[in-house]
Amino acid sequence: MPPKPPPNYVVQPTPSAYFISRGNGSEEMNFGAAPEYGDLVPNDRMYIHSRAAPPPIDLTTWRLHVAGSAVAKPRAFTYDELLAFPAVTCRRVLDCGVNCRAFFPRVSPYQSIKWLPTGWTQWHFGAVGATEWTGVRVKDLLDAVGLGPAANAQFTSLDAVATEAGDLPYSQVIAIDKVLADDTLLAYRMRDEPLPIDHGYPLRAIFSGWGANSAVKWLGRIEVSQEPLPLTHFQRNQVLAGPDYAEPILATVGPVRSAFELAEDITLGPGDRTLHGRAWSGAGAIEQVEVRIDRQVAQDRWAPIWEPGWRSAKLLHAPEPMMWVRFEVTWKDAEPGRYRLMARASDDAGRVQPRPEAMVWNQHAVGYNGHAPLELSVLPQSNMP
Ligand SMILES: Nc1nc2c(c(=O)[nH]1)N[C@H]1C(S)=C(S)[C@@H](COP(=O)(O)O)O[C@H]1N2
Ligand SMILES: [Mo]
Repeated sequence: MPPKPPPNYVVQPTPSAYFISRGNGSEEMNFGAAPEYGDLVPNDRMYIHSRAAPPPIDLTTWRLHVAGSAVAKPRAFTYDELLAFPAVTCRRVLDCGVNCRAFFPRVSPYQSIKWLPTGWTQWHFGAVGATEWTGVRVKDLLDAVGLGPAANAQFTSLDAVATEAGDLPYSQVIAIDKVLADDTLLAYRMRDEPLPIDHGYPLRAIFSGWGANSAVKWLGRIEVSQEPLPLTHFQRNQVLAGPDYAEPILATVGPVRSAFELAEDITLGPGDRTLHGRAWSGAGAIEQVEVRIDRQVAQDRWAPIWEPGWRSAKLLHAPEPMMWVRFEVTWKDAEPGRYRLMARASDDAGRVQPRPEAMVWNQHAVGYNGHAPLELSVLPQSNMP
């Protein structure tokens, strides 16, 4: 008998107006729908990345176990006990560390490593969203269990991910400084509703500004250790590694990224156009966004429509740290042709999106932050569908 196909890892409906599927459990946001959203994405439209089906949860028996060599009084918390801690609310962008992977240069600049593995999720722009979390500070919880000197902590899910090494719960080891940060939360509400099942019900970790791969869903256990625990199976694909890295470094703080509020490969009519987009950073607030539009002049040749190339976009509201900001740019008198749009954002930590060729290559294609092209066509009015 052929092996049973795996179940669908996503429970909620994911209509194509709002989601683009990149494989089982990988539903990216369709940026074509973004103009409908305010600062925050509606809960049922938030992108989803799940490596296994959500585990069955019964709140009456569910517990969060907190233990480890750095914990004097290990304890299992009920859901109601967590609600009794001071509630903290924050607005944050949730951006997968490997968002934009599809734009990462396919061919490495090194002879020894020719190609990127192709089996991994080929995210375009949409493994990202912004929302409001409510939860309990990890620090407050650890105070209640007698935290001693600690190196790091492992956050472990109740799911079971099929791996070469057998079924493993999704898990992340995080340095203690980040674990104890004021905006490191165990979230139980999203936009003031209980966490949706696909987003980690009843509890998930939120490490503000860090790649969303750290944000363990369906949390069941935290182990805090005096001696550093090694990176988990899942984190070994989430490190920056390659000839330019003396040793692998865990990718943590989210890069500067940006995207237009357009579906890919759309067709526009000619004339004046107002384009919108969003830019975000895991290190701080966005400071500036520039846009360029190149017109295709030959098979492999593109020429900027504006001199010298980049033009400043208007930010539509005051940028907040670790949140996205909307930007706007006017395209006067768009003429029929094939075009490529790119945005280049910078943040108040002094980081700017580089040219793709200037990116430091890494073998897991983690942390793409270069300009990424969005192609579209402008048709003569008479040819518009
Ligand atoms: N248990 C569990 N937690 C997880 C994952 C997972 O596969 N299993 N995926 C991680 C990754 S890679 C991302 S990008 C985010 C996605 O969060 P979301 O599905 O709520 O958007 O969850 C993280 N937490
Ligand atoms: Mo992800």
